[in-house]
Amino acid sequence: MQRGLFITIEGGEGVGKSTNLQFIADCLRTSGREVITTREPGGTAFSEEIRTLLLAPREEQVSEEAELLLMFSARAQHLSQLIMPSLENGVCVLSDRFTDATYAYQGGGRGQSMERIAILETMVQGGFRPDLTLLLDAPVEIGMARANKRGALDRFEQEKAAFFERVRQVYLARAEAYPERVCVIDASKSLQAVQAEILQAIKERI
Ligand code: Z5A
Repeated sequence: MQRGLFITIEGGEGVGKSTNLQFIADCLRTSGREVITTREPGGTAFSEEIRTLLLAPREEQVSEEAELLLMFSARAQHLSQLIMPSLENGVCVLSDRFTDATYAYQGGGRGQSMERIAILETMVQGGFRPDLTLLLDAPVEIGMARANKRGALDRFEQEKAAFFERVRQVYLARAEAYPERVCVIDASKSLQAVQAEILQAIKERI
């Protein structure tokens, strides 16, 4: 049986990842593929519990190292229980965020060492990487304005614009470093224009 494709959707907050997830899944299904959608941190019951721990605003300062390790704990579980078995069954997995988010948020946003992130990536994933990553990119103020309309902010959403600017720059640097895998979509446009660009990218790359 042919292994399924692993496709990730990435970008800063409010760029439209959740909004476009089902659209992308439907594009893939149109080409006759079986597709499941998932997210990080999360994707399994255990990993969703880690997500709740990670996102909840709290009095206690969460150490940057604890945050980084929890991201990879959730990922290890997600990989072994959902992503790998699905791919092996020929199912395409579409994930709202994956390890590029760790480089962008823990590396860029928090300033954790990229080398240490790379060591954890190898430990948890070996050489496994997404087949395609759609990076939705928009100026930070546009994403923040969209996200802020939703009300209560989680622990990450409470960060300042400078944090999200660093996140954005790391995402763009990774797109430049891995052009064969990462496709940048201009997410500042109207939803209709963004989806036209996504459809084009999927047709070209898959
Ligand atoms: N995180 C991390 O630090 N390290 C890691 O390794 C991983 C994650 C995996 C949870 O992620 C947090 O975990 C995340 C990074 C961290 N925190 N942050 N920030 P998440 O993906 O669940 O949370 P999020 O990035 O905050 O998602 P989001 O804010 O929901 O963003 P989104 O999914 O990209 O946006 P959306 O909900 O689809 O759209 C936002 C609004 O904009 C909504 O009202 C839409 O209707 C509207 N929208 C969308 N597209 C358009 C266009 N084109 N025009 C106009 N309006 C639009």
